[in-house]
Amino acid sequence: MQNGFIQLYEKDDDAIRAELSTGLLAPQAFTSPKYLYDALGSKLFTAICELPEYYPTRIEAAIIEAHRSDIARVIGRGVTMIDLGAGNCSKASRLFSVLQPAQYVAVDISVDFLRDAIGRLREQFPHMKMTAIGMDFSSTLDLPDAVRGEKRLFFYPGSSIGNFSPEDAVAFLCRIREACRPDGGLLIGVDLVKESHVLNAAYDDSLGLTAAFNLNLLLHLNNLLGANFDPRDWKHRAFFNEEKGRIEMHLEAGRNTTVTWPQGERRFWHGDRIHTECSYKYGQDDFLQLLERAGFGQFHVWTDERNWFMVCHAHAV
Ligand code: AVI
Repeated sequence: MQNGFIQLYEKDDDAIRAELSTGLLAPQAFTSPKYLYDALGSKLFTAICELPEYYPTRIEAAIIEAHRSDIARVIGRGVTMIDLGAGNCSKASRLFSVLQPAQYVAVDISVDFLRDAIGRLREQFPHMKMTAIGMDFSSTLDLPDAVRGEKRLFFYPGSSIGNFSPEDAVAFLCRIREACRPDGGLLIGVDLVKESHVLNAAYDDSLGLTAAFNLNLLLHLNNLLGANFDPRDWKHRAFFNEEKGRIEMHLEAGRNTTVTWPQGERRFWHGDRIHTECSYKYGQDDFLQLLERAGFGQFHVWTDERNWFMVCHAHAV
């Protein structure tokens, strides 16, 4: 540990290549959505959040802004605020003045992403104890001793929970519940089911930023795997699958093409797809049931007037 920066995650290139190869060679080819976020992919995602069609970021911020005092009343002051996927820490820092956390813990896959943000926050909030942890929190939530055990508030905004399948979401929420202890809780943002045309536009925008975000995955795969994908051979496909309650993102081959990499080779026929992301959309009660299954209760829910998005606080019970 150096100045409150703790790196617990070490990249295992062989494991990454094996995982990607398995997915690309599966009968229905797939990749994990985490591979959408190389340096360019992360910048494209930041730009997506500014798009008129991509409503979740804007609506979540408006809900939190409108209900800050009530959220603070429910949560209380002096929590240990653990920000999962903290990024530039901006969402959490908007709550600092009302929550006055005793410690702020920013968690992301790499502490390098967090360095600048934490540096800026320390200038703004010189008396707050801050810790940055580099870990892959989707697989483990074993937090180091530097994180206070009292009144833990996990903060998981942005509806990132939607990128897990419902079963995996429950398993992840169980891990949060376990790391919470009885006096802790979770503040989470969840995107809600709505009309298909709104959802489809949010994931297939008119400027083509989401298409670029999806296609950039192929450049990332070329880097990670040494593959020879040509993004010009592929098309972005995104649509709401009503039966499964999720947006699906795919890359579809625009012509017959053979892709090779050191561990494998695959012939994709015109129209074949690689499934790159799911983004589940929940009914309010359905999501509260998932939280209940994970051991949370005493819910407080805040939404916008159209019920497009919810911010929910849940106590560990
Ligand atoms: C990060 N995650 C919550 C985004 C979502 O809406 O599922 C990722 C995204 N994919 C396409 N646009 C945004």
